Amino acid sequence: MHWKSIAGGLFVLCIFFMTGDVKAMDTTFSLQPSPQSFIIQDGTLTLGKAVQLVFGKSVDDDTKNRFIGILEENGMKGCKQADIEYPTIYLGTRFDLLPENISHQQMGEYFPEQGYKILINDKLKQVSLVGNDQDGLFYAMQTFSQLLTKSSGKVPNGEICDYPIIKKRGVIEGFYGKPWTQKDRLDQFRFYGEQKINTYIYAPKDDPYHREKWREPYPKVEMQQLQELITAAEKNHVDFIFALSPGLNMVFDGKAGEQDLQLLLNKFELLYNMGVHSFAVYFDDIKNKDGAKQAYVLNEVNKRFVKKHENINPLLTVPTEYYTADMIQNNHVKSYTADFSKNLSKDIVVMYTGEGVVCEGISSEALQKVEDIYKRKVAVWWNYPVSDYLKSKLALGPITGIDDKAGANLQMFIMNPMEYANLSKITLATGADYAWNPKQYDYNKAWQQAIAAQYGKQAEAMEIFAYHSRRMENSWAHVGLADAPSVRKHMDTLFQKLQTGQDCSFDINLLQQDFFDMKTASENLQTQLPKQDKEECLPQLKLFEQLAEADLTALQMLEANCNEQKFLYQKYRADLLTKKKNLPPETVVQISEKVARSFIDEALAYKPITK
Ligand code: LOG
Repeated sequence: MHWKSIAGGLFVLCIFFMTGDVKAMDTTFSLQPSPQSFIIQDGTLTLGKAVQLVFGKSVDDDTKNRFIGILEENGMKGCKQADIEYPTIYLGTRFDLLPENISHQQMGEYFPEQGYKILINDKLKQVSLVGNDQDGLFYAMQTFSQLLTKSSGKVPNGEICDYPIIKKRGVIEGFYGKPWTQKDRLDQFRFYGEQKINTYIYAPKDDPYHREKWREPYPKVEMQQLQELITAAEKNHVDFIFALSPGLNMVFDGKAGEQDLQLLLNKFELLYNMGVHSFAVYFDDIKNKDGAKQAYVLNEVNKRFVKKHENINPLLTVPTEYYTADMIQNNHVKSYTADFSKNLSKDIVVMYTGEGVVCEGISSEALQKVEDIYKRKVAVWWNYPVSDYLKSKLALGPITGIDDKAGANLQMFIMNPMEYANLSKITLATGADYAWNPKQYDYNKAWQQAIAAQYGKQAEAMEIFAYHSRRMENSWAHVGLADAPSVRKHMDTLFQKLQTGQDCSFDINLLQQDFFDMKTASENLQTQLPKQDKEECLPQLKLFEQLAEADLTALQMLEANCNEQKFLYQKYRADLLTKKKNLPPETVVQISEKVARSFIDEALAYKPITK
């Protein structure tokens, strides 16, 4: 069978009808990120307690050990001794010769960068994982790991052909607030490996040595920690990008300017010697907006440092005007952006955040406009799920709003997360899915899959909680799906029916169920969530429970009103007013502000019985 690039369900179905023995992969093994093509054939290979492992010559020890670890996590062990009783798993890259006893002929066909193939054949009792390159093989292992877990060791016959559309998929620790801990970062890197996220940018705004004290080298302990991070990132096939934000006080001119430039280069050199191959210099959120001089600094870093070392990736930057509305005014490119873009070497990568700092999305037209100004492909710095501008709320929704045409043209898609490392993973997993395969991305499915994978038995409760905490909005920021739209709809229908005097018992029941579910979810999460996850959302969880209880009272009040039970109505009303008074201020903690929270006021404002 040939490599088939399946664009959509329709094509998959066609194959099914044409050949009869091929089934479309759908919900049975909901792999995330979703592979480009997964063709399941009749038959299942049962992998028991032991498998025979055959490695291609190009497979290094780290990869072998990681794979053995994956087998062990699934209660299996790999042995090198040939034993025909056991199924064989072969791992290699395109450059290895397939060993004689492996008979997957079609392995040698076309592979894109970071791509891989997995073939499973129960008759031959063989599984082959072949990567285009080391990254591809690593991703094959991650996919196989998910498949093993989801199939409980009974893997279907078939083939997976897979590769990413966006080549650099990542996360920038670029928020204001408490930087992630060493433990957080190490845990993130393992997670990135599993999600096929291959880029991490170290740029915590409140790490003094990144911004305020950018000139100073890191103290010894911090250097050791950075070394540990660099090694861990590499093991997970994550490119560790080291960034400095010198713009608060960097001098551009004269002797002092040259001295500052040298200090920056010295610091980069230290990190280079520790194994970093990618660097960034950022100029966001500063007053010193001299485009030509900033470009000069970057060009010099490019010339004197990046170009001097053979194995360094293109330099990254973010300008001071980093979103369209700030780059263009009255249809004219503003002078800073004109100077910066004109002077900046063409091989320096520019990041931008969209039409605004935090905005609904990016269309391919908007992207094109910025690429026309900069005369190069730009990278996206996506400000979701970051919450540093609205600290009271958690961003727990999926990545949305970047159209798939823009996505397909992007070379780099980088998400800025919350200071809450664990809770950020919901969104990050959806973004990894998006960037791997923008055309097939289904944000609802991706979001549910991410929560299911991360929260296991608590997934249902987590989904209810997260459903009410997706939208991030203030006077200038607007991003994310609406909070709990189905609950909002139930509320709107109820008020509408109340207004027109229709029977609303059905709607009251629906809402009662919604509020009970919220209350139960919150109670369960408060007792069952892992410690760190719970700490990251405890204020919102508590508020969620308070809101569910207040909403239930509000509903009883409305029902009493409907039934013209004046006394009961007054009792619930008083009760509700107390509950409202006990809520923390919205500036401190916030969830579902336009749904669960506003229902209280909407119910109180509803016209009481007049008869
Ligand atoms: C900062 C970023 C911050 C984000 C959201 C960029 C390029 N820079 O307004 O560090 O986390 O907005 O508040 C930013 O987005 N400035």
